[in-house]
Amino acid sequence: MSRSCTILGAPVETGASQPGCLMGPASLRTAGLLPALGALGWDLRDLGDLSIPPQAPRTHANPAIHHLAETCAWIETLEAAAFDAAQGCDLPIFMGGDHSLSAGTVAGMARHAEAEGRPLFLLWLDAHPDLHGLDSTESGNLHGTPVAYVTGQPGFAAYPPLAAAVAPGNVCMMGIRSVDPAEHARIAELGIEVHDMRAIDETGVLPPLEAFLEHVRAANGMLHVSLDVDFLDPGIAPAVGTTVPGGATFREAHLIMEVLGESGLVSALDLVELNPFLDERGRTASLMVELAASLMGRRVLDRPTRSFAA
Ligand code: 4U7
Ligand code: MN
Ligand code: MN
Ligand code: MN
Repeated sequence: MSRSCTILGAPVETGASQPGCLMGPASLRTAGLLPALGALGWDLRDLGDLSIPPQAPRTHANPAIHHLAETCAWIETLEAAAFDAAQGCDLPIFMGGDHSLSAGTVAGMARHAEAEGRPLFLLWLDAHPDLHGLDSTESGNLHGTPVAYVTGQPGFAAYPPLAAAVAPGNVCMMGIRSVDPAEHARIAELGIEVHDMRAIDETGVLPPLEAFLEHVRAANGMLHVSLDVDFLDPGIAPAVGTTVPGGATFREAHLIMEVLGESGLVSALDLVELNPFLDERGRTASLMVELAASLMGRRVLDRPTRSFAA
């Protein structure tokens, strides 16, 4: 029986510093996400793009914060949509939109996992840890806050209440290379597993990824994968507002996706931060589609499923 996948567009751009992520879902569709996954035998259901009604502005004690009302509306809408999508299929894909959308999708998946009596794990593929609270963000761009929110950190009274949190010990980050001081302190305090680019240079992506997947498997966990375009090196993925040099290579990224797919553990995928206004002839959108296809089972040759270290 073929596995089922629900595709949902979340044209959110109010969390980012510059406009353009609004066009992310359209660009991923144009790059052929649906036919690529359909060709891999997935039973696909496309729910189209979500929207929120116009919002009255909301202020916050931190005057730097932008678009609080829109962000909260998106979180509520996406939390419910992710919960519903997860009930109805094996693997929902959320097409962004900026990374503030993951505050909603991961929260909805955490509620779903809790209802199933299983822990939710989170693999955060990003140049940034996105660990700001509403009090600590200096840019005020709320795409820098989702991991702090979904792990239940304090200072989110202005966001919708969280039904179920992700344990900080269940979060693994890879690709990190831009960390603000407040985020640095939080990583140390929470003991979040962070494999920065320096660590990846030294070990490659496979040992830390396999160790994390073994942990997920041993806990009978569900795994939410959140892929920020800026995880990738800007030389191969220019379509993002927050480029940081020295990101993951084409092969590192595909290897991660292939191993994730072979693990059979992935329960949800976010494709976020694609800003088509900054793209070069669609190459970043096409790369994101190819990476999704690698996770969803596309292979060059058949080979035995990888065994994971005990
Ligand atoms: B993204 C930043 F200061 N930390 O808070 C901030 F470096 O979803 C960047 O990972 C946030 O792209 C990046 O504005 C959010 C900055
Ligand atoms: Mn991010
Ligand atoms: Mn980022
Ligand atoms: Mn970004």
